[in-house]
Amino acid sequence: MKVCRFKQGSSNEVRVGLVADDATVLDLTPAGINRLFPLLEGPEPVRQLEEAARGNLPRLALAEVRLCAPVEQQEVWAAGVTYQRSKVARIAESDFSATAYDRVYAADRPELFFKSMPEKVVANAEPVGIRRDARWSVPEPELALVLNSRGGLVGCTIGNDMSSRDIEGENLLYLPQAKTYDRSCALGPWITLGVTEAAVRNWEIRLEILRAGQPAFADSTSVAQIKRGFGELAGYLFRSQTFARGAVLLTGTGIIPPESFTLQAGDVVVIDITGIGRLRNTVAVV
Ligand code: DO4
Ligand code: MG
Repeated sequence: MKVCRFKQGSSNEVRVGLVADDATVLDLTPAGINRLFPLLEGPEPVRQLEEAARGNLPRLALAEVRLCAPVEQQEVWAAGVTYQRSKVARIAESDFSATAYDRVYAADRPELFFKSMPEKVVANAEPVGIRRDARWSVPEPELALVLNSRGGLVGCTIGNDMSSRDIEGENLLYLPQAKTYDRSCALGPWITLGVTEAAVRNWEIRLEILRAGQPAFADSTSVAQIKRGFGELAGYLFRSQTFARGAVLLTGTGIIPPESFTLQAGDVVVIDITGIGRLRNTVAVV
């Protein structure tokens, strides 16, 4: 089941909807569902939505609503170096930081870093940013886990962990600047609820970058390639830290464009994940 946040017409009111067939949104307002939080915290979100959908809900064309990022008040965190491919790329980009990546890939404790405040997250169809002081910018297409306040997996969405690889590669201590800046995190288009890790591990992640409408880079990977379990990642995130509003956790990238590639303003980043859908954003310099 896919649940989204959206705005309609010229209204600024954010509503919650059920994405019926990737073309229709059922407005959940008449069923009393106007925030994601109580739904995600509840014991059976899928059952609650199934019951709501049996009512007579207003049907809207997906093409006619404006999707908002599927995050309300949750902090967004990210895991790093969870794929072999990511480890190899980071070692290649850095000089004295190289062994850190090797070690964290093998260590019990994963790399986890703060990525974004919820209000700074970019939605589908909104611009993602590349820093004006970076020379080497890439998207990182990642499965994002939607976790409730108990650290339980409620659903999944698509994440883009936009990154400045030259800044990160220069010195590991610059990681927060390489990772967190205006428009550096996109989430969407919605959340797929009621998933199990076993099923999600069969999903494919696909990235395509378009430049002037033409394919400039494309690659894919599988969620199965993530080295760590979802419970392991969530468990470390929730160790000695409370997330009363839940959290979103990006699970790392397994797709790395070649070293010669850097994003430019106007490029379009298209990320597809099986079982969720497509997140599409144009690149802007920030
Ligand atoms: O340590 C650098 C960042 C790693 C990352 O974001 C990833 O592997 O996805
Ligand atoms: Mg990443």
